[in-house]
Amino acid sequence: MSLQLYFAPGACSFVPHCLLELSGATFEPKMVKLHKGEQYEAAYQAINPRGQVPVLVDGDQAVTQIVAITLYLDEKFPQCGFLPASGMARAKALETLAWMNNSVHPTFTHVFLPQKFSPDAGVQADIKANAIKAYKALMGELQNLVAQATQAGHPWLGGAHIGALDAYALTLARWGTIAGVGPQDFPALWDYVEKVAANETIAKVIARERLQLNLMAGS
Ligand SMILES: N[C@@H](CCC(=O)N[C@@H](CS)C(=O)NCC(=O)O)C(=O)O
Repeated sequence: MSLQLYFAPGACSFVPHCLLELSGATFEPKMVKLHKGEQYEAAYQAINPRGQVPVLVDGDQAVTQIVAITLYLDEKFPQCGFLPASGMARAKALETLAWMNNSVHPTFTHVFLPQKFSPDAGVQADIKANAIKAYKALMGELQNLVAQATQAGHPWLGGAHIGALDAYALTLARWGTIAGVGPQDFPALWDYVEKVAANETIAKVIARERLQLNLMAGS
């Protein structure tokens, strides 16, 4: 069965991109140029009518949504431990994954694309300013989660194995730097982000997507 991932560099599709690379399976990364509007073209709309990345294709079937894709890949590659296997540890990891996806991620959309929420430039400026404040608070929560994992003796957010939460945390922290929220505000979070980025498999994905980790740092 052939695996394909539709992704955009630096987007949330980084999460399944990392999981596929960590799995060691052969897969075909298929780049979607969001900045060129490829997600609105008929060819892509036929793959995902919602016009978003990521899309995971396995054989003749496709699935969207990071939470669903993560659960699918976790089941397909149980040896990788992308999420804790069972019980409260699994529930808590899913709690964090859902929070990243349904709270942190949409808050950033208000920073990055305020025009989605109002046609009025003044209102957009307010939306953006408020969302940056909210995002900063959310990065504080993320830093606390990292501290809790460390206190519990876990090397990674989900426990013993690097996985979905680590790739998502890196993505969300990286996005923060677009809004000026970065290592100067959350040094412990950024020490952990650097640790995730230094993982040799994650580093391979960062290189494929040509990502700069801290977008405030200049190139
Ligand atoms: N809830 C969705 C969010 C997907 C999403 O927001 N994708 C963004 C990139 S991070 C996207 O494709 N945006 C393109 C657009 O909205 O035009 C998921 O979990 O996959």
